[in-house]
Amino acid sequence: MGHGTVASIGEALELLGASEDELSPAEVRSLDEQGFVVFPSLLADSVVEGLRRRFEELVASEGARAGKEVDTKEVGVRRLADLVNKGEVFAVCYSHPKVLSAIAHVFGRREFKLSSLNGRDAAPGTGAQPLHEDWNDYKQDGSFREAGDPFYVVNSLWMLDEFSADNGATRVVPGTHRMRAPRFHLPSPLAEHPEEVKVTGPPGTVVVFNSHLWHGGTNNTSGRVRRALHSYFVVRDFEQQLDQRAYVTRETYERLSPAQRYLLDVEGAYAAP
Ligand SMILES: O=C(O)CCC(=O)C(=O)O
Repeated sequence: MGHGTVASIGEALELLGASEDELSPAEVRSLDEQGFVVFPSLLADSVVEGLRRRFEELVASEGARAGKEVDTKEVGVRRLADLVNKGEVFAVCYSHPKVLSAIAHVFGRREFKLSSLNGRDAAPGTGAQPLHEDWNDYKQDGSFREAGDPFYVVNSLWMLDEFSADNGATRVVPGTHRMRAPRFHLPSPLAEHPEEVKVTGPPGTVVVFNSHLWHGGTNNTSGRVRRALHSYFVVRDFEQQLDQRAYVTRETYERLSPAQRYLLDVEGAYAAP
């Protein structure tokens, strides 16, 4: 793989089959009005099984280093990071046509790229997070993002286990993607919000959410694991959470298609052999 180059996100999306027709009118409405859309059981069981297997292999082989490339601040939560370089099995998270189509819709089909691809397991007894948006509140010029500004970030959450009311399912406050960050509105973002809903679904379900939507992990009070992958995207002229060009290995680079390289913003990271 890997001949030719791609010059725009439109071209990359077309090559990956992510046309606007991938989404139903109800799915578009959900993204626009609620700030998220749920695709139940999008992945085949065999794909979910492969993702789980690799997740556990990495947790075991990386030990205390797991997740360090990005974030290991949450005590007890199992984190993984830089998954682009840790298995072809994860390519679905930056190549799935329907998911990319939903992401592109939130960006208004403006230029964007992958920001990071991470794993998170709210292990039993852990997982509660304050309501937040996946954004540091500042634009690159140092000013705050205001309500009504364009959207800069979109996330997709890939459920490797069932998300249920008691095992740390992600909570969201529908419609808040148009507002400023929770900390400007809420005295205690960790508290339950009267309008929050928990997003539940069977394994293989994918949630695409506008990352300005107020959301957060919840406490896993069950005895079960709750593994998820986060494939996170940002407008193209902003920094990535993980600098994909700095991290991409030659082995990964060589298996990526031109469209995937464009999406990761790693084109030209290695000279042609
Ligand atoms: O895994 C989840 O439920 C959400 C995690 C999240 O929002 C975060 O880590 O920023």
